[in-house]
Amino acid sequence: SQLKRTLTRELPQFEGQTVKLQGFVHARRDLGGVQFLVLRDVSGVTQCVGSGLQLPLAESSVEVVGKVKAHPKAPGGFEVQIEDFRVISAATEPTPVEIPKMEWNVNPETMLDYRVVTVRGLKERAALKVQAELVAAFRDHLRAEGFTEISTPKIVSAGAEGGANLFPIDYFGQNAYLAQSPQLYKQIMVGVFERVFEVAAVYRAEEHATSRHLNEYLSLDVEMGFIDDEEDVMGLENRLLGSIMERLKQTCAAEFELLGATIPDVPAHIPRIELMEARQLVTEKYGHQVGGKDLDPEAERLLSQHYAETEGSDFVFVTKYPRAARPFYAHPELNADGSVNGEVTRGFDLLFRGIEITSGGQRIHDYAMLMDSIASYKLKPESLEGYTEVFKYGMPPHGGFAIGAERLTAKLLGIANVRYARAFPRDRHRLTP
Ligand code: AMO
Repeated sequence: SQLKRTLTRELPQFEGQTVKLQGFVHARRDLGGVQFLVLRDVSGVTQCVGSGLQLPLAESSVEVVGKVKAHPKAPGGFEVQIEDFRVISAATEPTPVEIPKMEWNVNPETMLDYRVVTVRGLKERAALKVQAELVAAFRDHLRAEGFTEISTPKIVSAGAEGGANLFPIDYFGQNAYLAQSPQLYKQIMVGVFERVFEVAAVYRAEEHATSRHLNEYLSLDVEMGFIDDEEDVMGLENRLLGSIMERLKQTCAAEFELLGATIPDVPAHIPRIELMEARQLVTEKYGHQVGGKDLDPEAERLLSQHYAETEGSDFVFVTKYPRAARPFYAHPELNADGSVNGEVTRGFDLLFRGIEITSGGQRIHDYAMLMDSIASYKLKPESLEGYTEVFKYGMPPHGGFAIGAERLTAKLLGIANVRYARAFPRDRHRLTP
């Protein structure tokens, strides 16, 4: 037909007129001569009604030409009365699960096994849409503050974050790894653009299966030069999150409603607490003994609960991380006389609704201090030469952070496992689809 394609969300403008829709057969029903077809396109779903039609299998792509009629009981409030119907590409098999009847997060393995088609579900799609919008907002905000987007290698010769979670690969006979983070390269690029960001997948060979760990995740990385200290970096992240949530309110209200989730208000000044105080607080207020040098997941949950209750904030920065819980590049805290404090760094984490979504901080920019740090972490300086070299050439004080996109998406939407905040998650046992 000569008609231009109309999207289902545009139907209210076309009441009484004939439109052409294209999309997928989301659901179908045949009531003896009368056929109901729920057509799904990128913008939503709409009910189409016709008679004498041979409906194809669910998920076939189809074209409907028909008249738009107000219908309060139909999804979206409008219905299309089919005048002409065409199958564009017929499904050749029934779907392994009924897409409209899928229960969110129920039977997760089956859902992931058939992810190529289950990902078409409205809630699945909503989660990915929200993530796409928050990534777009991340880029837009940073560009407006003078940041330049960079792209750094994902095949690297050394780890940046410490720990044993590197994926080794064979690089034409040389030992190489998949990048755990763009950390070292984003710092180097501060010497070029002063303010940089990157949106890219990174790789962590986490052996354990948890609801917060993926083996491949989307890291939203930021690094800025000429800072005074880590306060500048937290201030930037505070403004950035404010912009992201504003953007989601404008573009993703329907997705949040579908998932029964609310967009948080970002306080003008997100509360901050030093790590040692935070550990004390959860012990004294909630009787939770915190293991390790950091916060454990239960402590993160309790600390978030405390700030939600006392300050109405879904966010809290935990500052002044101990050196033992940070990688070699973390800038140490300085004592009043300017000497290095060997115990505490200028590193911080950001907790959101009970879980860490960001690590960040000021980095070492002084060459001698960096070499001392590498030695005290018992790392091989040769393995880091490609990085340490740049600190001979006037690197300014700098710092940054990284947001785990899936963790932020999952917590925003009340999704229990980060795997559902990724189209094709990689976990301990899953390499396909
Ligand atoms: P870190 O290792 O803490 O810091 O990672 C930063 C953020 O990335 C997310 N994240 C993960 N998400 C899913 N699966 C994982 N396995 C996983 N591991 C981490 C979390 C975390 O807060 N270079 C530093 C950042 C910086 O200082 O700029 C870094 O990578 O949300």
